[in-house]
Amino acid sequence: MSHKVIVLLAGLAVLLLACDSAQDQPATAASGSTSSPTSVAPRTPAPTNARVFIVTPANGDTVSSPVVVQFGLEGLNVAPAGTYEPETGHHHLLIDTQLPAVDLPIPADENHIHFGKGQTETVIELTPGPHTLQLLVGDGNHVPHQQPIASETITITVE
Ligand SMILES: [Cu+2]
Repeated sequence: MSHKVIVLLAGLAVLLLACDSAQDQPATAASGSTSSPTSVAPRTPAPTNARVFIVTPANGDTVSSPVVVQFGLEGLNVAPAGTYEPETGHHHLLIDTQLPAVDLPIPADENHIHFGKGQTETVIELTPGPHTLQLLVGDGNHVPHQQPIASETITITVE
């Protein structure tokens, strides 16, 4: 058998297989999918009047470490992580970092502290020098609401 014949037969087999599998496909599969990418987490709607803020320290304060940070929240109820009631969320303290992606769960590391038990204040150790603090509320899955509820970023100096 020559190489040409083998290639032809192989091509014919592929065509036949393709026809078979095409017939097995549901009719809707050919029209294409319009679902969103799986990397984006579902978002919880935020009440329009929801507001989060750092009660203390104040922007520009000079403080000594450890630093007491108190969280303020209006228009939303604090609830532990894993709570999926509407208009609830828990605090995340962002230390020396920018807002993370708001359509994904908030990272958990030394720059992104979760308060998944529903805490409304904390005490943090900071090195001497300037530091930024910001609060970001996450839903039961640690994903920011739509729209994200984030405080202003404050800068403090640790002596
Ligand atoms: Cu969280």
